Amino acid sequence: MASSPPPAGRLRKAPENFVDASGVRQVFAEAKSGRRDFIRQAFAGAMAAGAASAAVAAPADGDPAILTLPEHSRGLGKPVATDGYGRPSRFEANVQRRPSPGLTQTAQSSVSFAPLQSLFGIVTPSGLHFERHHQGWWDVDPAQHRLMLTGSDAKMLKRPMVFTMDELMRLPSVSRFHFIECGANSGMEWGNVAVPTCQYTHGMLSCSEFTGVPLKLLLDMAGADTKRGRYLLAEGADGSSMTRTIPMELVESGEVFVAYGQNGEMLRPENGYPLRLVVPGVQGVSWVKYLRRLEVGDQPYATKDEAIHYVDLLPDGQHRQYSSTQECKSVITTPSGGQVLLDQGFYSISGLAWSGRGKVQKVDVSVDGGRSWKPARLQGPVMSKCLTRFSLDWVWDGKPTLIQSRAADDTGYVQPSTKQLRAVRGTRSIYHNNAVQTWLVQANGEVSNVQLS
Ligand SMILES: Nc1nc2c(c(=O)[nH]1)N[C@H]1C(S)=C(S)[C@@H](COP(=O)(O)O)O[C@H]1N2
Ligand SMILES: [Mo]
Repeated sequence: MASSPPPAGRLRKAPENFVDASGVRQVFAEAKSGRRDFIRQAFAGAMAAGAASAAVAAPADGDPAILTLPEHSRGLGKPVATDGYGRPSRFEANVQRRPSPGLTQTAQSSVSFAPLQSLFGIVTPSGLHFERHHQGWWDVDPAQHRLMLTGSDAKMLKRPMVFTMDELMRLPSVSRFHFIECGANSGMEWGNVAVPTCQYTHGMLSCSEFTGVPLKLLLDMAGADTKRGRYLLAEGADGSSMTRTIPMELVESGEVFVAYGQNGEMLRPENGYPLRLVVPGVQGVSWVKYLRRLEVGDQPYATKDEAIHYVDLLPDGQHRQYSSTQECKSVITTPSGGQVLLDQGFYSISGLAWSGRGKVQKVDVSVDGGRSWKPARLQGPVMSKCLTRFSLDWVWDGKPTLIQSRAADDTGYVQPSTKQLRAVRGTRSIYHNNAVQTWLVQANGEVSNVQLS
């Protein structure tokens, strides 16, 4: 790699003390030790496979570990089904979704972030799916839960209906992989660098295989007047009265469904058990959890969650409403903020890309602060409105450098730089920040969150 002087422009670094940092320092420490273990294991694996190259240093001589038979190679293991529902290894206890200390006033109206830096592939394990609740979560009894279909006037639906979960689960279902991203993801980073790790910059993002019934089928059963009824109101059963307008054209595309399944089992309570709306490509708030009612209407509903919240404050002081599609975005998850590169040499840069408009077409990675870009490998299958894993081989020369990823989708849209996004959107928004993320790799191997402006 050519030596790369820091690029022109001001470099902003994350403050040492992020919010109330007690929890976060812990994250740093854990991230570091986890990363060291990971690199050691990766190294051992490469040696075993005979894949060691000049870029990888030689192992310490005389390490007896491989010659000593451990207890687990000699004794009898544990019996089956000691735990009727399996759990991760005790060595993975650091891999957790985490709240951001000081971000919200209560733990009910709050968010926990998915540990993107610790995940492989594209699927988020259900127990690590990010959580966003406006008024706490519930474990709702599926036998008591109902879904009601109504119209804003008597002619909107020929047959208003109420479904039990059993009735819904008898209908033909679809299973599809989709990402869900909160509109506020990366929202702390609008004005300046605010948080240290990709768990906090991008962790209001998860991806699952969801299973459920296409909403179009339910509306057909109920005889919806979709000529007049161009909108739907979706309402949740929790105390937050979460209500969102869904344009009928999204429903007619066949993509929207009422889901009860997540990664092969029922939804987790935190994610809306027993029923949630899946609106692929649209910001998380429209994926109404504990879904209890859908109303067909002839105009947008301008509810509190779309008139006051989830609006974009533009530089001229106007608020933009209904900008609900999550635009094309990407982030490098390894190496990322809070991790440490132990030595120069080979690394596989890896990350996630997605677009609310369709498929990821291309991801470019820069290891010189955006001066030059190389196309990353996309791991298939590349699915629409789904996370796509990308990677790029990289040999780090031990010099400080800036690494970035930039995704483009199949509409031709290219993810903007922080500078480009701010030129249009200003710095005072909360929602819909899809700017290119920059990580600074320092000479001592520490990786931190920075912004180029
Ligand atoms: N009923 C209900 N639905 C809801 C919410 C809520 O608080 N109550 N939060 C919304 C928001 S803002 C987001 S980002 C997603 C989060 O989904 P998750 O908790 O499964 O990650 O759910 C949405 N649906
Ligand atoms: Mo959200």
